[in-house]
Amino acid sequence: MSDNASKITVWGRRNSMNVQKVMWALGELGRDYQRHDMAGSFGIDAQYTTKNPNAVVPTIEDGELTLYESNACVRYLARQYGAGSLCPLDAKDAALADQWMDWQCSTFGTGFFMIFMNKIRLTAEKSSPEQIKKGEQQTAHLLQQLESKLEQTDYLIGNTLSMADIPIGTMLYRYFTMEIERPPLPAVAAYYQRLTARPSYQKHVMIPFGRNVDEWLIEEKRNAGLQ
Ligand SMILES: N[C@@H](CCC(=O)N[C@@H](CS)C(=O)NCC(=O)O)C(=O)O
Repeated sequence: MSDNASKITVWGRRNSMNVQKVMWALGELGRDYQRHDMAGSFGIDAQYTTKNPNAVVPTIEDGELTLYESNACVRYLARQYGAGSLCPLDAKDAALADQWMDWQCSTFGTGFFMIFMNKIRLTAEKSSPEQIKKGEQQTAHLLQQLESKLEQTDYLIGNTLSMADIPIGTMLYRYFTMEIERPPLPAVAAYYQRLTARPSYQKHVMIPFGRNVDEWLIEEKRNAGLQ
Protein backbone atom coordinates (compact mmCIF):
# COMPACT_ATOMS: atom_id res chain seq x y z
CA MET A 1 0.00 0.00 0.00
CA SER A 2 1.22 3.45 -0.79
CA ASP A 3 1.80 5.91 1.98
CA ASN A 4 -1.26 8.15 1.97
CA ALA A 5 0.93 11.22 2.30
CA SER A 6 3.39 10.32 -0.49
CA LYS A 7 4.02 12.69 -3.36
CA ILE A 8 3.17 11.35 -6.80
CA THR A 9 5.65 12.04 -9.57
CA VAL A 10 4.36 12.79 -13.07
CA TRP A 11 6.47 13.01 -16.22
CA GLY A 12 4.99 14.90 -19.13
CA ARG A 13 4.63 18.34 -20.64
CA ARG A 14 1.72 20.31 -19.24
CA ASN A 15 0.01 20.82 -22.63
CA SER A 16 -0.21 17.09 -23.42
CA MET A 17 -3.82 15.99 -23.33
CA ASN A 18 -2.87 12.61 -21.91
CA VAL A 19 -0.82 14.26 -19.16
CA GLN A 20 -3.73 16.61 -18.43
CA LYS A 21 -6.00 13.65 -17.65
CA VAL A 22 -3.62 12.61 -14.87
CA MET A 23 -3.11 16.15 -13.58
CA TRP A 24 -6.86 16.81 -13.46
CA ALA A 25 -7.42 13.52 -11.59
CA LEU A 26 -4.71 14.45 -9.08
CA GLY A 27 -6.32 17.87 -8.64
CA GLU A 28 -9.77 16.40 -8.04
CA LEU A 29 -8.29 13.96 -5.51
CA GLY A 30 -6.30 16.70 -3.76
CA ARG A 31 -3.07 14.70 -4.07
CA ASP A 32 0.37 16.22 -3.75
CA TYR A 33 2.51 15.80 -6.87
CA GLN A 34 5.69 16.83 -8.63
CA ARG A 35 5.54 17.22 -12.41
CA HIS A 36 8.59 17.11 -14.68
CA ASP A 37 8.49 18.42 -18.27
CA MET A 38 9.05 15.62 -20.79
CA ALA A 39 8.32 15.03 -24.52
CA GLY A 40 7.32 17.56 -27.17
CA SER A 41 9.90 20.34 -27.46
CA PHE A 42 11.45 19.21 -24.15
CA GLY A 43 12.56 15.92 -25.75
CA ILE A 44 12.66 12.48 -24.22
CA ASP A 45 15.83 11.29 -22.51
CA ALA A 46 17.17 7.74 -22.37
CA GLN A 47 16.54 7.50 -18.66
CA TYR A 48 12.86 8.23 -19.21
CA THR A 49 12.53 5.34 -21.68
CA THR A 50 13.61 2.94 -18.93
CA LYS A 51 10.37 3.98 -17.18
CA ASN A 52 8.23 4.12 -20.32
CA PRO A 53 9.70 2.21 -23.29
CA ASN A 54 6.98 3.68 -25.55
CA ALA A 55 8.69 7.07 -25.28
CA VAL A 56 5.42 8.93 -24.78
CA VAL A 57 3.91 10.80 -21.83
CA PRO A 58 2.55 10.54 -19.20
CA THR A 59 4.31 8.21 -16.79
CA ILE A 60 3.63 8.36 -13.07
CA GLU A 61 5.45 7.02 -10.05
CA ASP A 62 3.81 6.35 -6.71
CA GLY A 63 6.21 4.74 -4.27
CA GLU A 64 7.46 1.59 -5.96
CA LEU A 65 4.86 1.67 -8.73
CA THR A 66 5.83 3.02 -12.16
CA LEU A 67 2.85 3.27 -14.51
CA TYR A 68 2.10 4.51 -18.03
CA GLU A 69 -0.97 4.69 -20.31
CA SER A 70 -2.94 7.75 -19.26
CA ASN A 71 -6.27 6.00 -18.71
CA ALA A 72 -4.58 3.27 -16.64
CA CYS A 73 -2.96 6.04 -14.55
CA VAL A 74 -6.35 7.74 -13.99
CA ARG A 75 -7.92 4.38 -13.02
CA TYR A 76 -5.09 3.65 -10.59
CA LEU A 77 -5.33 7.07 -8.93
CA ALA A 78 -9.12 6.78 -8.70
CA ARG A 79 -8.99 3.27 -7.20
CA GLN A 80 -6.15 4.02 -4.80
CA TYR A 81 -7.19 7.47 -3.61
CA GLY A 82 -10.77 8.02 -4.74
CA ALA A 83 -12.85 4.97 -3.81
CA GLY A 84 -16.42 6.24 -3.67
CA SER A 85 -15.55 9.53 -5.37
CA LEU A 86 -13.64 9.25 -8.66
CA CYS A 87 -13.90 5.45 -8.52
CA PRO A 88 -17.48 4.18 -8.31
CA LEU A 89 -17.91 1.57 -5.56
CA ASP A 90 -20.52 -0.45 -7.41
CA ALA A 91 -18.92 -2.96 -9.82
CA LYS A 92 -21.46 -2.21 -12.55
CA ASP A 93 -20.90 1.54 -12.30
CA ALA A 94 -17.13 0.92 -12.33
CA ALA A 95 -17.54 -1.21 -15.47
CA LEU A 96 -19.55 1.55 -17.15
CA ALA A 97 -16.84 4.03 -16.19
CA ASP A 98 -14.30 1.72 -17.88
CA GLN A 99 -16.53 1.60 -20.94
CA TRP A 100 -16.57 5.40 -21.31
CA MET A 101 -12.82 5.63 -20.69
CA ASP A 102 -12.10 3.06 -23.40
CA TRP A 103 -14.62 4.72 -25.72
CA GLN A 104 -12.70 7.99 -25.43
CA CYS A 105 -9.39 6.53 -26.54
CA SER A 106 -10.44 3.78 -28.93
CA THR A 107 -13.54 5.22 -30.60
CA PHE A 108 -14.06 8.97 -30.10
CA GLY A 109 -10.31 9.63 -30.18
CA THR A 110 -9.99 8.40 -33.77
CA GLY A 111 -12.20 11.14 -35.23
CA PHE A 112 -10.96 13.73 -32.76
CA PHE A 113 -7.30 13.20 -33.69
CA MET A 114 -8.07 13.59 -37.39
CA ILE A 115 -9.22 17.11 -36.56
CA PHE A 116 -6.59 17.90 -33.94
CA MET A 117 -3.58 16.75 -35.97
CA ASN A 118 -4.71 18.60 -39.09
CA LYS A 119 -5.85 21.80 -37.34
CA ILE A 120 -3.18 22.17 -34.68
CA ARG A 121 -0.19 19.88 -35.03
CA LEU A 122 0.54 19.84 -38.77
CA THR A 123 1.86 22.78 -40.76
CA ALA A 124 -0.56 24.45 -43.21
CA GLU A 125 1.14 22.68 -46.16
CA LYS A 126 0.69 19.24 -44.63
CA SER A 127 -2.77 19.76 -43.16
CA SER A 128 -5.73 18.11 -44.95
CA PRO A 129 -9.14 19.88 -45.06
CA GLU A 130 -10.69 16.52 -46.10
CA GLN A 131 -9.39 14.87 -42.93
CA ILE A 132 -10.75 17.75 -40.83
CA LYS A 133 -14.18 17.37 -42.44
CA LYS A 134 -14.10 13.58 -41.94
CA GLY A 135 -13.13 14.03 -38.30
CA GLU A 136 -15.91 16.59 -37.77
CA GLN A 137 -18.47 14.16 -39.18
CA GLN A 138 -17.21 11.21 -37.15
CA THR A 139 -17.10 13.12 -33.87
CA ALA A 140 -20.51 14.71 -34.49
CA HIS A 141 -22.00 11.25 -35.00
CA LEU A 142 -20.33 9.78 -31.91
CA LEU A 143 -21.26 12.68 -29.67
CA GLN A 144 -24.91 11.70 -30.11
CA GLN A 145 -24.15 8.81 -27.74
CA LEU A 146 -22.84 11.23 -25.14
CA GLU A 147 -25.85 13.50 -25.69
CA SER A 148 -28.30 10.64 -24.99
CA LYS A 149 -26.45 9.70 -21.81
CA LEU A 150 -26.16 13.27 -20.55
CA GLU A 151 -29.85 13.97 -21.11
CA GLN A 152 -30.38 11.59 -18.17
CA THR A 153 -27.57 12.44 -15.72
CA ASP A 154 -25.22 15.36 -15.02
CA TYR A 155 -22.08 13.21 -15.38
CA LEU A 156 -21.40 9.90 -17.11
CA ILE A 157 -21.96 7.84 -13.96
CA GLY A 158 -24.80 9.49 -12.07
CA ASN A 159 -24.72 13.09 -10.91
CA THR A 160 -21.16 13.39 -9.61
CA LEU A 161 -17.82 13.46 -11.40
CA SER A 162 -16.06 10.09 -11.69
CA MET A 163 -13.06 8.68 -13.56
CA ALA A 164 -15.43 8.08 -16.50
CA ASP A 165 -15.54 11.84 -17.14
CA ILE A 166 -11.82 12.51 -17.06
CA PRO A 167 -10.62 11.24 -20.47
CA ILE A 168 -13.56 12.50 -22.53
CA GLY A 169 -13.81 15.70 -20.46
CA THR A 170 -10.16 16.48 -21.22
CA MET A 171 -10.73 15.94 -24.94
CA LEU A 172 -13.86 18.11 -24.92
CA TYR A 173 -11.86 21.21 -23.94
CA ARG A 174 -9.98 20.96 -27.24
CA TYR A 175 -13.08 19.92 -29.15
CA PHE A 176 -14.97 23.02 -27.96
CA THR A 177 -11.99 25.35 -28.31
CA MET A 178 -10.91 24.52 -31.86
CA GLU A 179 -12.35 26.53 -34.75
CA ILE A 180 -14.40 23.69 -36.24
CA GLU A 181 -17.95 22.74 -37.23
CA ARG A 182 -19.89 21.35 -34.26
CA PRO A 183 -23.46 20.03 -34.13
CA PRO A 184 -25.86 21.58 -31.60
CA LEU A 185 -25.85 19.17 -28.62
CA PRO A 186 -27.43 20.91 -25.60
CA ALA A 187 -26.74 18.19 -23.02
CA VAL A 188 -23.09 17.85 -24.06
CA ALA A 189 -22.71 21.65 -24.04
CA ALA A 190 -24.21 21.85 -20.53
CA TYR A 191 -21.90 19.03 -19.35
CA TYR A 192 -18.90 20.88 -20.76
CA GLN A 193 -20.02 24.04 -18.91
CA ARG A 194 -20.19 22.03 -15.66
CA LEU A 195 -16.63 20.80 -16.25
CA THR A 196 -15.33 24.31 -16.92
CA ALA A 197 -16.62 25.41 -13.49
CA ARG A 198 -14.31 22.92 -11.71
CA PRO A 199 -11.09 24.54 -10.41
CA SER A 200 -8.90 21.50 -11.22
CA TYR A 201 -10.22 21.41 -14.78
CA GLN A 202 -9.50 25.12 -15.13
CA LYS A 203 -5.97 24.70 -13.80
CA HIS A 204 -4.85 21.59 -15.66
CA VAL A 205 -7.01 21.26 -18.77
CA MET A 206 -8.09 24.75 -19.79
CA ILE A 207 -4.66 25.78 -21.00
CA PRO A 208 -4.41 27.69 -24.27
CA PHE A 209 -2.83 25.42 -26.90
CA GLY A 210 -2.65 27.74 -29.91
CA ARG A 211 -4.35 27.66 -33.30
CA ASN A 212 -1.46 26.09 -35.23
CA VAL A 213 1.88 24.38 -34.75
CA ASP A 214 3.82 27.65 -34.21
CA GLU A 215 1.44 28.90 -31.53
CA TRP A 216 1.44 25.41 -29.99
CA LEU A 217 5.21 25.54 -29.43
CA ILE A 218 4.97 29.04 -27.89
CA GLU A 219 2.34 27.79 -25.43
CA GLU A 220 4.45 24.74 -24.62
CA LYS A 221 7.38 26.95 -23.59
CA ARG A 222 5.08 29.29 -21.68
CA ASN A 223 3.89 26.36 -19.57
CA ALA A 224 7.37 24.97 -18.89
CA GLY A 225 8.03 24.30 -15.22
CA LEU A 226 4.55 25.25 -14.05
CA GLN A 227 3.00 22.69 -11.74
N1 LIG B 1 -1.82 5.71 -25.13
C1 LIG B 1 -0.90 6.63 -24.53
C2 LIG B 1 -0.59 7.70 -25.55
C3 LIG B 1 0.43 8.68 -25.00
C4 LIG B 1 0.81 9.71 -26.04
O1 LIG B 1 0.70 9.51 -27.26
N2 LIG B 1 1.29 10.86 -25.55
C5 LIG B 1 1.70 11.93 -26.44
C6 LIG B 1 1.31 13.27 -25.84
S1 LIG B 1 -0.43 13.48 -25.62
C7 LIG B 1 3.21 11.92 -26.57
O2 LIG B 1 3.91 11.62 -25.62
N3 LIG B 1 3.70 12.29 -27.75
C8 LIG B 1 5.11 12.46 -27.97
C9 LIG B 1 5.54 13.86 -27.64
O3 LIG B 1 4.75 14.68 -27.14
O4 LIG B 1 6.74 14.14 -27.84
C10 LIG B 1 -1.50 7.24 -23.27
O5 LIG B 1 -2.73 7.38 -23.21
O6 LIG B 1 -0.76 7.54 -22.32
